[in-house]
Amino acid sequence: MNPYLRVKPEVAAALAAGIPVVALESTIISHGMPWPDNKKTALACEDVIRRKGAVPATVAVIDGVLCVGLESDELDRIAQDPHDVVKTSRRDLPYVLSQKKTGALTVAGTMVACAIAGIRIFATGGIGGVHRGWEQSLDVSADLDEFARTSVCVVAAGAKAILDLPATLEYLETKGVPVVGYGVSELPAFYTRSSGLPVDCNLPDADAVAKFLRAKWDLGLEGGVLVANPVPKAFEYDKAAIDAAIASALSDMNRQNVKGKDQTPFLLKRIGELTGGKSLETNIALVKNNCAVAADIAVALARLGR
Ligand code: PSU
Ligand code: MN
Repeated sequence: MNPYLRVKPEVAAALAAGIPVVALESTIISHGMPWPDNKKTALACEDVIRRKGAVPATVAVIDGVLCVGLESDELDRIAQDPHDVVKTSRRDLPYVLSQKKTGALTVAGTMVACAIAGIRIFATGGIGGVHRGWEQSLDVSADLDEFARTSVCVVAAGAKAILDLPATLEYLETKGVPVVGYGVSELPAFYTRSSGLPVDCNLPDADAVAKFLRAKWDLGLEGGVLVANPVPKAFEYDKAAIDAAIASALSDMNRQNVKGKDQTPFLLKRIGELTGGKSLETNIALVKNNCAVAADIAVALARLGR
């Protein structure tokens, strides 16, 4: 038994019985969206996954315990008071656990938790990546190196458009991380469906992705896979409008000297303000859509006997 880990009984039972499980991260709840939309979205995501026949497991650290699957009051703690919640990536875990803090897990942190708990599929909004201006700052999200080492499939609407997307793809290629388009040949850019950048391959459905994962992991090729799933057409943001909001949010960030792990939360919040909340609608729609696809993949993988 791992003393730092608590798997919710429903999730533990599913894992033991080979019932598909989909993990959900919690930084998107605490630092990615405002209250109360964040809680509503978190619950809606769990619901989407259940309706597809899989069991959701939202992952966070509560008072120093890595919790795989949250109770409703625990979700409230993450959603309601982000100031008391540490944005927790791989490097932050020892601090948060040993000091009995409450932490929301990033993509990297959630992948670590998935590996410990035995979960293969995880849904989020967009992954972290190489930040614009990386030539000076060396700011590369720890999410990317986590993909290089941890065998989890992450369904996301690409990487956030606030990043340097070509550099992010180059980095993933160097690390041997496959980027699979879910029915698309271009990397989605989070708020919009395309970026002009090709993905490594285009797979048509969950079944094909499940077979892809099985081939990778059966071969002993450790590491993650990014399944890039574009926002549904009806919710896609106008490209010129979102680019303008991103440019203005980035210049605010630089003027206010926001650095390191605070950058992504700052940018998402600022873009939300600049678009009068419309970017949040897009964000919510793409996350739910990723949950549906992740659940389909988890079901297909379970059918393959894995
Ligand atoms: N996707 C969203 N909203 C978010 C994130 C992803 O729709 O807030 C979070 C994820 O937790 C991701 C993190 O790991 O942003 C990236 O942060 P950084 O760039 O500091 O590594
Ligand atoms: Mn960073």
